[in-house]
Amino acid sequence: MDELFNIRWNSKRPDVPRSAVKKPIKTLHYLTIEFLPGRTLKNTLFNLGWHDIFAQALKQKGIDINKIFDVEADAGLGNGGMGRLAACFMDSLATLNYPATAHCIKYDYGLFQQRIIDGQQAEFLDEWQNTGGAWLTARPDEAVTVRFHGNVGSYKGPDGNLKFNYEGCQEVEAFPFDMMLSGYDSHIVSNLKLWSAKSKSSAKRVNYGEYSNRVNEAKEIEDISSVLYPSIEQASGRTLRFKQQYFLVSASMQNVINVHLHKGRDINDLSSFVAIHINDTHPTMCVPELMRILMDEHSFSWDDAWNTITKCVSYTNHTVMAEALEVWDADLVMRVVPRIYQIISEIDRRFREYLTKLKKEPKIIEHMAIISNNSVRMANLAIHASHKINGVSKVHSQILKERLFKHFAEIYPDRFINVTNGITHRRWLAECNPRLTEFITKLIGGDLCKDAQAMEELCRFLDDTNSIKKINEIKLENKKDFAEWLKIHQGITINPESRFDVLVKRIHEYKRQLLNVLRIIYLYNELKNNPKADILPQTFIFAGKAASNYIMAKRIIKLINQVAAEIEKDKVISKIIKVVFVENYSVTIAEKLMPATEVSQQISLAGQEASGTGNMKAVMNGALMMCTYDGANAEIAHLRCNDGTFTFGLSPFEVERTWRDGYNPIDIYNSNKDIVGVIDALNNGFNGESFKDIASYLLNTCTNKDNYMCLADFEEFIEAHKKMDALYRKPLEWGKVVMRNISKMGYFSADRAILDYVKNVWHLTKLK
Ligand code: 26Y
Repeated sequence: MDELFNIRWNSKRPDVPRSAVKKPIKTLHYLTIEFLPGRTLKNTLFNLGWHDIFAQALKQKGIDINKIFDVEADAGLGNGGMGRLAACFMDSLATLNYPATAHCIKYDYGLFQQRIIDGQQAEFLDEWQNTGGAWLTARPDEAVTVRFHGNVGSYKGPDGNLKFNYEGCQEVEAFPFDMMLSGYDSHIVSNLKLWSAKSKSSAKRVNYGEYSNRVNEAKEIEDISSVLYPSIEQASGRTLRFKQQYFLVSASMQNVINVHLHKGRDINDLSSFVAIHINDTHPTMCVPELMRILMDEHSFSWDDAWNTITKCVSYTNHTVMAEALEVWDADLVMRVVPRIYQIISEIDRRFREYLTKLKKEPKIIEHMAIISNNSVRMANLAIHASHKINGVSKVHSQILKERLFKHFAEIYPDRFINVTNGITHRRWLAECNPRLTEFITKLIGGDLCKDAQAMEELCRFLDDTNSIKKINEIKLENKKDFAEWLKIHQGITINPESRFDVLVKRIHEYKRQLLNVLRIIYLYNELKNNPKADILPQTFIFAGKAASNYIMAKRIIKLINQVAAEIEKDKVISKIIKVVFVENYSVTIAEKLMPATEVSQQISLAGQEASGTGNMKAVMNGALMMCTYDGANAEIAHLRCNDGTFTFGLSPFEVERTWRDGYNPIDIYNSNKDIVGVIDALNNGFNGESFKDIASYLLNTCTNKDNYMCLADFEEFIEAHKKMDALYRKPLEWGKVVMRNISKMGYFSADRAILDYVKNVWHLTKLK
């Protein structure tokens, strides 16, 4: 049955007798707590080559196909980059004919729907399944039981070895739904297996009092797959989030083993057939869970189980933020999954023994240990168990190897590699920007969807003025489309003739939306002082969600909206600059915005953004980037020979040195009158609201002053913009740089990233 999902549904299944298959078919299982596929209908029609035929047929009936697409809700099963990357990877895997299943959770509610009310973010329930659920196929045949709590007992088995049994557990049914993810003109589809938690129905008769207890218990169980990242502020939330993670890995690992055995394969050959990928630390417990299954259910010895697992498992780190390196209270782990805790303790014991043999200092051993100080460290466990560990851009991978996981890289030097992220250029160029795609295809021929590197051919047209003019015309048309969409959806009018300057991503201090607002305030001050100041007409577009409990991020949203309102009040200035906050940023909105972006702000504090993928989407769609030396920005800049790149600010190394030397934003404030003007404006407020809190966040001599060094990079940011503006004033030169950048973007296709993973990490079998 499972094989069905790796065979394209409209192709004839090759009837190959099992005995004739010589090499094991190695399949990927990608474990991820987030998955952001966006909409599916358009993508599937596109991949089948049916989009235009359907559009035409509907048009004849007077129906706009886009109206039909608009009915479908995005499956918002993720926060941002990491979840979207997983979806891009599944697309490329299917396209390149590599068998893969992604395992995630079928959250009842997606990440909240965001509305802006009185300038503030408000969160609403995202009932994505109402329409987005149409693609789900229930798989009752694959349901498994996940056990929590209870006691672990041990006894001597018939073979004389110690066996374990679990008693008094809470039993949860893990019920999977499959969603097929098509590839472009390929023989197979990827499968997304979404697990939902159900209470196991019991036929036992209960009296009334017991019945309501049962209902409460059932609700508690179903909560496991209710929302993404349940709040961990309270102990009950921490238990829930932890249970969710174990639920995902236990269900998926049981599934992997069941499918393997069902196909008549030998359990000892698991690592020849299965690659298991840990997408960030959240699914790390797949390691002890697989140990449990192999030892307790298949009588593996410890060493055999460990050797098998370490051949299967690999891990990608997606963030260096301290709060994202997950650590769980040992007591919690012990209470919720007692057998798993025993196994983690034994992994830790053996690892400490190994480190002692290597003569590591006790301090270093403690630092690398998996359990220390009554906490279980998921990243340490993932690294110790994985045969490959990667960062998602060169800078990030270097930071992992040389800083964050330095001690691990010393003992496991061959395990640490880099795989720079990529995006599926089919969704992010061909589908979302048909004008540009048609133009490129006309120039270079061939099928861009199959071969992103072919974009390089565009270089041949860099001196062709007509082509460059066309590139600029296409951008204007796309801007008009976006302006029209924004008018319809948010009632906001923007001028397509102004430059679209875009910062769209999760709202987070490290991504420095605040720095961008400071620049806008600076421009506003300049125009207040001199309404005739030579400032380019610009529309500053922001979009992104703030975590609902992230106070500073929500303040930044408020600031953006109040600055927008203040500017609107000024009849003269509002003709030159305008700020808009697009509500409810999602994959679908990104598809509308990327083709219209001219300036893409990628301005994280260097060393903080692991890669970024919005940078790739924007440049591929003909934007120029204003960026710091961070994540994949550095590689995008490098590929286009640093020409036409607007890089500014401290490097990751300089950021570290500045912290070490003692960073004092007040010195910067005292030496820069533009910053004084901006801080004064924050104190005076916008649209009747003071932002003294943000002013003092930037300047206060308390420990949290300007944590992400907005002031340190402010001056260079302004200067870099002046250079960028000068280029923009020469449309043909701007267009030429845009075109050259696009020509270099083939490298950032997810197809290339997947080929890197296949070659260096997963070693999957290409299906014919
Ligand atoms: C706090 C913890 C539960 C947690 C929650 C979410 C930890 C991490 C995450 C998500 C991280 C994430 O999305 N990282 C992004 O991954 C992208 C794909 O690799 C990168 O491009 C991007 O720079 C990075 O921020």
